[in-house]
Amino acid sequence: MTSDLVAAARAGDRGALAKLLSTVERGGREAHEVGRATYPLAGDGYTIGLTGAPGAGKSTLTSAVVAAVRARGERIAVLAIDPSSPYTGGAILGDRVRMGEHALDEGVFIRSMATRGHLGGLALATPEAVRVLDVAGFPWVLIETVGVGQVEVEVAGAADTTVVVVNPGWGDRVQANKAGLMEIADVFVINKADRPGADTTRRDLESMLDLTGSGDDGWRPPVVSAVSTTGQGAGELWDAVLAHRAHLETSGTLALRREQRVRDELALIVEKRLRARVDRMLGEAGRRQLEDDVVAGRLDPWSAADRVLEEPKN
Ligand SMILES: Nc1nc2c(ncn2[C@@H]2O[C@H](COP(=O)(O)OP(=O)(O)OP(=O)(O)O)[C@@H](O)[C@H]2O)c(=O)[nH]1
Ligand SMILES: [Mg+2]
Repeated sequence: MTSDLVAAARAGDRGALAKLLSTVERGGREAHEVGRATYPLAGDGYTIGLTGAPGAGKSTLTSAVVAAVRARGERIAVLAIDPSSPYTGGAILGDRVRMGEHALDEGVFIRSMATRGHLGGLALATPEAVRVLDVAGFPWVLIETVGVGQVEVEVAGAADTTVVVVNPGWGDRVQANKAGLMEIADVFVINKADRPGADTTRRDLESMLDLTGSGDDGWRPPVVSAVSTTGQGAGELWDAVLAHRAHLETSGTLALRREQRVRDELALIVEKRLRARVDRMLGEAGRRQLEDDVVAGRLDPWSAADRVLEEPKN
């Protein structure tokens, strides 16, 4: 029973928590049950998205941040989302090594989620998973994703604070991605600051920020330097996240962002269900027939859509 699992997860049963997350990840009817059970129980869990190019040091940084948060006595969960990986339901091998130091800590929960190439799947499963973790007593949830365009943006959409990780020597890349990065970054981290070029990258970022100024909400993203392999900079990063949270709370932006997120989530759920209903109504053959008619020019797409949405006559 879903409610039994939720009660167990709330009582600290990590197996039950893992089961709930697997259900959410699979989607479908059972996932909806989990959503129904957790939504009324969810509290004020805060989500941090951490994104950046492959190999930027996101997992190493995440592990260092987790250590910093634990040193302050707070519980934190990590969702590592891999948009391309077929792996699911556990830790990606490399991450098990990089975050392994926290494996025995009851105040930490680390979990990978695969999206099976389905971007919309991520958009639906992520907020559900965050709610499950919140209900299970993790007030902080950090979501790590490899930054690849759309996924990056989806993660930023799901997070309260988005951290963008870059590396020294990324002047050109920073320039190339300027618009996208500025749009989503609440905090920048120059990780691998032990490597040459960190100062130049900082200058590039700061001058970019000078040009764009603060966003609509009056927040200028701070730039933090880190050497994740030693833990250097992790505490400073966490302070920047706390400062951003305080800013969002006092400006009222946090409430607005969350409200918009719930509205978007509802719209997405309705959209997905409608699409499923249409598929059921038409059947595979029916859909192909309609598509073929449009492709062959026997039917225009608007009339085809009308036909799809026709109320069944019975
Ligand atoms: N020199 C140096 N190396 C680092 C630092 N942080 C991470 N690395 C190394 O960079 C490599 C990639 O680190 P990960 O933490 O796996 O990077 P990631 O961004 O999570 O990688 P993906 O999840 O595969 O995209 C590893 O070999 C780390 O040891 C750092 O601050 N300095
Ligand atoms: Mg990683």
